[in-house]
Amino acid sequence: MADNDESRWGSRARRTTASFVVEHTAYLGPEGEVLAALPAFAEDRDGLIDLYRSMWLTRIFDAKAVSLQRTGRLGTFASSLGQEAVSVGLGAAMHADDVLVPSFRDQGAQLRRGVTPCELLLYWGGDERGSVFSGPVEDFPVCIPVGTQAPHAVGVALAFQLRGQPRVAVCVLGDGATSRGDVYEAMNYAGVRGVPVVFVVTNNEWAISVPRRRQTAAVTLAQKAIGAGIAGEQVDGNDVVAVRAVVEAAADRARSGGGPSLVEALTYRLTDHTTADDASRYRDDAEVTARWARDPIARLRAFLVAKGWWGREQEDALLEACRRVIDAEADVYLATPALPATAMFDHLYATLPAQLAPQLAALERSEARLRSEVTDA
Ligand SMILES: Cc1ncc(C[n+]2csc(CCOP(=O)(O)OP(=O)(O)O)c2C)c(N)n1
Ligand SMILES: [Mg+2]
Repeated sequence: MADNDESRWGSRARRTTASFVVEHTAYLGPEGEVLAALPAFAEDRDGLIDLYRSMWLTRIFDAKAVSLQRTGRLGTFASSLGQEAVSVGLGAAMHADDVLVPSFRDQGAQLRRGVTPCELLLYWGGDERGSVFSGPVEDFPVCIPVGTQAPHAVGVALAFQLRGQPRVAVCVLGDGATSRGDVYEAMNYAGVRGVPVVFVVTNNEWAISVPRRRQTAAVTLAQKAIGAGIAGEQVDGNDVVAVRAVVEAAADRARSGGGPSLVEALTYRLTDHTTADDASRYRDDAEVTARWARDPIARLRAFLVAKGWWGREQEDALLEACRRVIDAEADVYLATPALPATAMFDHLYATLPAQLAPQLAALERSEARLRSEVTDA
């Protein structure tokens, strides 16, 4: 090798100054087979069924939201089909007083933490009240701009650190978001201050139509943490047991002063990017079909069935119960009278900045004009 060519280099004194590894954790294989001794929580039947229910609730919520959008009763929506184990697993790993700083495909974690399906529908329906959570009041709202929530999460974690509170900010990002400057800056500052934040990167292999391989030349996304001096590891994102265990360990570490980390969860987006997308234009159906073999719900079900903890009857009853919950919540959403468009000004600032006052006035005038046209008609 040219690198060892003595005529070029002479004899150098060389040593390795640092080396890094990226570990990957999994407990359940694609058929639900056990790959390693399970963490204590996974020996508990009811606890696992609870995770299973959360994944189904999320999937049924997603299906409902897509059908509401398709029938003109919801705005653009981002389904998490296939990614339920990441979202539910990280939600289950968090303490109630931790703060979730989500992206726009993390409804599994939000529902798990007590955001109601109705609130989520209100949000995606364009109603500001959807971000006023009745449950986890300090959790952040859905974040549409890619990666801008990462510095916010570090700010939250810094506040916990300054107040001496044993709490953790959990920031969820996509694979695409890891290419954004905001995310590097956030990770870098988190490392410098050692704040209690866990970045969970949901690597679903696509950023709209951009595949993972065109997003970065890095072998893993987890290794991006290493440049910031923080821990980075991978987890099988279709294994809810592994996601919960790994995020829980990272959060516990952060909570006890062990600093931030990044968890890259390997999964796959089984559906369109959003209801405004048609993924068949940029990826093969064969690829998607193959990835259904790693469906996180089927995986946990296979494990539960093999344990003798689950059967057809329980499955039917669970699905029926989840559908009832989601249908009832959707009914409440549909029956909620819309706010005037001017409501958007009410939810952003405690005191409206002077430069926005003319915009509010203009909107009020146009709303009044619309109302009078409707009355005249
Ligand atoms: C700053 C910014 N740029 C572009 C967009 C448009 N956009 C929405 S989602 C998305 C891709 C995000 O990919 P990824 O981070 O992998 O998350 P995923 O959608 O796969 O969950 C883009 C480019 C945006 N919302 N914000
Ligand atoms: Mg992605």
